[in-house]
Amino acid sequence: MEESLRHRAPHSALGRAGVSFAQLDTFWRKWVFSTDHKVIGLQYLGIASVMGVVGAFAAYLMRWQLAFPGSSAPLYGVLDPPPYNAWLTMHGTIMMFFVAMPLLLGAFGNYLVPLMVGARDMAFPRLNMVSVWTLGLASAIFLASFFVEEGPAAAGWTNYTPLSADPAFTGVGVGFDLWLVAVFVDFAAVLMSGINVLTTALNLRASGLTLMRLPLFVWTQIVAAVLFLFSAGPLMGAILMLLADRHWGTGFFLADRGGSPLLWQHLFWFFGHPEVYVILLPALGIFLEVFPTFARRPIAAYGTIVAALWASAALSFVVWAHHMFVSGMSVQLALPFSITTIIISVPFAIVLFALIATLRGAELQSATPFWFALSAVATFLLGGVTGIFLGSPAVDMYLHDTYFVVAHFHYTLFPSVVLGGFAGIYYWFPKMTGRLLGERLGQWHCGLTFVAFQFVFLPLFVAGVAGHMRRVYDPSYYAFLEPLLPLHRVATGATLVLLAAQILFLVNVVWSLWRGRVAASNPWGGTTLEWATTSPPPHENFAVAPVVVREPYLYARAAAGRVPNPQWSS
Ligand code: HEM
Ligand SMILES: [Cu+2]
Repeated sequence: MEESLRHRAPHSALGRAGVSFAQLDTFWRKWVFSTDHKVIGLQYLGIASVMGVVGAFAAYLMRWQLAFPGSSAPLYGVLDPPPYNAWLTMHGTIMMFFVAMPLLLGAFGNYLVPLMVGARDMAFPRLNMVSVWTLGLASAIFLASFFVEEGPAAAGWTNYTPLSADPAFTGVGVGFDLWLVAVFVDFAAVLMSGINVLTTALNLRASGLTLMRLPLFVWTQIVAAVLFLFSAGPLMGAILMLLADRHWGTGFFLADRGGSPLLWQHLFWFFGHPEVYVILLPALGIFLEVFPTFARRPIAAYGTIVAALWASAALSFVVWAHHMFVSGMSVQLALPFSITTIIISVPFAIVLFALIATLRGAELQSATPFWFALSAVATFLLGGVTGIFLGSPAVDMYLHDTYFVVAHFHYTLFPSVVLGGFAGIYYWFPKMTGRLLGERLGQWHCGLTFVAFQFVFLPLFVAGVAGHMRRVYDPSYYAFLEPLLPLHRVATGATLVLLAAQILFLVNVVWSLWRGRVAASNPWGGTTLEWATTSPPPHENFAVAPVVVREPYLYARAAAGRVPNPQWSS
């Protein structure tokens, strides 16, 4: 062991002189017990990536079963009905709570907020370390539920009562308790992280960086943190109440004990709708950074965008019952929720129009981060528009719980988490690693992912309009669904292409870390503070504390085209 380590040491990160205890100790401190926000951001990225593989595998299993019911799925075998429900539940939960939030808030938020505001670290570095560890604990508890008797949770990621309240209904015992505990712990982690983001963005800004000069990505992180702070409580409370119903004889959600099963839906969606914006807003933040950099133009309507972010946040607390139009609620109550839902599309339309307006008269630079951001915006548009249909109770009565809804929310979540996530990774990878990702592989990765995605979910809008209900194990049980089988086959074929395309990304990362072009401080011509320091930035980020002298996203005309007029004074 000693021998082989010594042999490899000169080529490894551990230095030339072999491995001493002191160096191992350094490794441990640097990568495990680190309070550096950049390392913590990368730790979040690691957790999100591992969980993303599990979530994608679940998607593959479901898609296989839907296209070829009852046949043996490669790498798994035949998927039986109870495990189908479990994989469905795990897919949704993992994607929302263990991929989307850790990636968009944990990884990008932690890595970028201190850099973008010109701080040396987060306001509370130790709390930051505790938060990523808490997320690690939550992930471990969550994954452990795959290995307990009766398997993991299986009542859908929404876990409606009474289905979830009584183990007899789903056949799942401990697995669901682990779900409840893991999600509770996960939320605790995100709350700690949010406190850090808020305090850092408000109190540690560089000299001259007024609030209205903040990069829009930082604004989206602030709004998302506030949203989560206000919305997490109801679901955390509901989780404790459900645990009590299952184990300690209470009846909050059980009609036969005097409780209300509908109460769970209210608490879940009072949290759940703001939650989708907690994911969506930071993704918009990424587009809002990427667009001006590659358009070489200031973002259109900065102040209006900031107002729109807050407006959407406020409105997100008064739309939750649009998930419950078919729950037996009165028509008089459905109407105001329908109206708020339609109103809430306005701030998002404003942000999208501002993004499109930014491209007017642009000097477009073709680069992978931009292509990912552009395809995300285009995809998200269709997700947003179909949401307006669902906001009408009359339409929703028919489409509720069909594949139309599944297509709608994937058209909003996929561009936010996957396309938006990749836009961010390609854009900030040079800052994080000091190397640029390859452009040719990157553009193929983007093109294939974008096009394949459309073939996965466009057909499912059609299936939904044709009456195909969601969360079914085997569509071939129903004669009226038989003509829709080709749609499932197209969706599954495209899923295989989509997943295979991710190999291009893996190859690109490995190759670029090893051989990629070395990145300068500001390889894309950005204007915000993260580009003022070296790539990767040193511990404590800036050799000299930066001074901010102007708004972000300004470009000056020069003979060879527009050049960045960065925020900092140099
Ligand atoms: C390759 C990409 C993806 C594919 C092929 C896929 C596929 C699926 C399938 C087949 C379902 C079950 C639909 C049903 O029967 O109701 C589903 C549900 C779901 N997916 Fe995805 N998905 C993908 C990506 C994502 C992403 C990126 C997210 C979120 C960030 C996500 C979140 C969800 C949620 C929340 C559910 C609902 C689960 C439930 O009904 O409890 N998915 N997905
Ligand atoms: Cu909603």
